[in-house]
Amino acid sequence: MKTINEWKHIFKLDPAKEISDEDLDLICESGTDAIIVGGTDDVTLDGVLDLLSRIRRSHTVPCVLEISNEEALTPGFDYYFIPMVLNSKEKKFMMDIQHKAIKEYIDMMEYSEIFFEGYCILNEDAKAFTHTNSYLPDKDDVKAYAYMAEHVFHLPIFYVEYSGTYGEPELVKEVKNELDKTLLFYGGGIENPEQAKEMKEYADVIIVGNSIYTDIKKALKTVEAVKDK
Ligand code: 1GP
Repeated sequence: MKTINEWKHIFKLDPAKEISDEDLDLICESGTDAIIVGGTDDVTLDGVLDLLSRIRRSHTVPCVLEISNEEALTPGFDYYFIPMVLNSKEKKFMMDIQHKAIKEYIDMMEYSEIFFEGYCILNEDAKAFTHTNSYLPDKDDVKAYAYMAEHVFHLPIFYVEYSGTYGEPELVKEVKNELDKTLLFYGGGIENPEQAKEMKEYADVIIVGNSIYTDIKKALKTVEAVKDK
């Protein structure tokens, strides 16, 4: 199995959205490096377990649970990603939720499976932006967050999140220049191979979410597009 440092492409499935068995099979067998199960609204334990069991039934692709609420937490995933929203105006979304979860689950936690992500949410219209009471940082702010993710918090992942809209490649490029050890994840609005290639030029890993549900044929082509990048 590839380590996270070798990943290039991830599909993110939202447990609150419907996906047919046929489409799920195509996503799992696409050659993507991993599937993240995660979303902002209406993430329930039932929804998470349903996706996990359907993926596990016939596929070996690594499965990640990106934890958005404690109620939907379950064992059985290969990895757990825990977002810390760096540009939230509330400490709660940066530290307190995570602190509470660690206090409660510390005995069950296998640290090699858990990755904290320094999130920077850059689309004001994204549900996650409103939900986490974030502010819109400028380019220098984002670069400073990237610096902090790597040099202050030593986080394994810095996630540039444009969820729902395609972001600025130039900003992603400049952020990449700030990072050496911390991996750069980019997600938001990738709908076709050209966009996937453009963002993969700078990001270590690209994440494709919504287009799975709007145009799966094009979404599937994003995997091949970044293979040799
Ligand atoms: C969402 O970054 C991911 O958390 C992917 O974004 O849904 O816009 O592809 P999209």
